[in-house]
Amino acid sequence: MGILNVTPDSFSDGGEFVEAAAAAAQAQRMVADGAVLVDVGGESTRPGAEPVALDEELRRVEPVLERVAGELPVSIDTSKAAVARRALELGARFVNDVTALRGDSEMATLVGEAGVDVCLMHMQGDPRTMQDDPRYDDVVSEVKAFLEDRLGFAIAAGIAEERIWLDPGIGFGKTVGHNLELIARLEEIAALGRPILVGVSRKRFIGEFSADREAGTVAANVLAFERGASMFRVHDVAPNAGALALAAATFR
Ligand code: HH2
Repeated sequence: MGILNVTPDSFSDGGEFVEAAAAAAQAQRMVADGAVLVDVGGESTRPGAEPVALDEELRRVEPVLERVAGELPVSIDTSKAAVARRALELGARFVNDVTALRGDSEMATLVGEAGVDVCLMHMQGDPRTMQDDPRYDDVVSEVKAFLEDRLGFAIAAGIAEERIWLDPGIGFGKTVGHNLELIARLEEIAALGRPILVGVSRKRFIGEFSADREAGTVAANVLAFERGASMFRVHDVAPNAGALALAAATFR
């Protein structure tokens, strides 16, 4: 999954793809490099980020979706049902909701009726304050219990189980140690029986080990693959696609 942030303030690529033509070119490049989805987002969820109003989020993503969603496989990274609805009208086929359907009471019905895939992600708190002092007794079992609960909610709301992806939410209300523990024990979350998406790309915990965050991203994705992840949300598609193809070819 290639990341396309149409925001002025995303932590890594903020401001780079605000112009619709540049964003569309980047989407084309990511698909050519091996992305199976281009994840378009108009609201940064980096630590400390303030929420974005509906009008502003639509203003950011619509011109890009108009150019790419009919032609390329697109997911919409939003927690607002109105943004997701517009994206689906324009051809998006996947809803990436970092609130796991808790942010907007209309989201679950929309996704169920549209019959598209959805990713449910774990987050402790909200982006504004989530990194202030995240705490868990056992991060893996708490994230797993949350995802199991949200999976049940989604199915009860009418979303087909086979449409649902789960994501431990790396960096969302988690210390470096929590992120490492989640990657180390990802099999426990994969045991829920749904495919796992991970988003480690260039995140701060990678910088603790590798000044080159791209190299660390590739390593973390390969480790997550070995422990059961099957979708990898990344800024730089080519190195990750290559490393994961090699990892898959040696997987026993
Ligand atoms: N991480 C970010 C945004 N959306 N979605 C899923 N499913 N999983 C993630 O880990 C995830 C996500 C944050 O990264 P990014 O989009 O690069 O930055 P920002 O939120 O600042 O736009």
